[in-house]
Amino acid sequence: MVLTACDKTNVKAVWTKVSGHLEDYGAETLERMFATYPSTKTYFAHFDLHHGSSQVRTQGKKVLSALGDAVAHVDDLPSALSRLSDLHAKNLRVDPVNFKLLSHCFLVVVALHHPSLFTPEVHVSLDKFMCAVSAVLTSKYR
Ligand code: HNI
Repeated sequence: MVLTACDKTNVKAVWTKVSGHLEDYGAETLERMFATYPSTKTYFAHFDLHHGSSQVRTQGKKVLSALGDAVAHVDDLPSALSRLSDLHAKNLRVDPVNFKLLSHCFLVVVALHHPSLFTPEVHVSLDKFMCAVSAVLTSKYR
């Protein structure tokens, strides 16, 4: 997935809006994923998944912080995400289809909170970015 210079500019613009809300947006992303795609809950059987759960809020913040790191290192995602790539492939063994589900829910959250920012062009750029991140996080499965 090749991001153009324009895609990178768009993703960085999104991040200036998202970075102040990592925990809220992260938790909302996860909550929507669990509600819409209940099979994703199997990976979090050890979590309290109720609305407002502090575990979900903490996890949401971790996920969005990692995405923020990826935005900052968008030209070298494999090394920026190397540790997380090992973790998801070797320890957590999250089926790759789930990355599409989480990515979709994150796009929904951005669109809802920042409707005027979410032009079709920004939508495409953010989708490409999430595909690029997901590709790296699922690259070590074999
Ligand atoms: Ni994911 C842990 C980032 C997708 C299931 N995940 C993390 C951590 C980060 C993270 C950061 C914390 C690591 C640590 O403790 O050092 N995850 C990301 C990112 C994406 C992603 C950036 C996609 C863009 N993870 C997914 C998906 C699932 C998933 C799609 C399953 C549906 N992740 C997990 C689980 C953990 C996890 C499970 C461990 C949680 C715990 O604390 O037990």
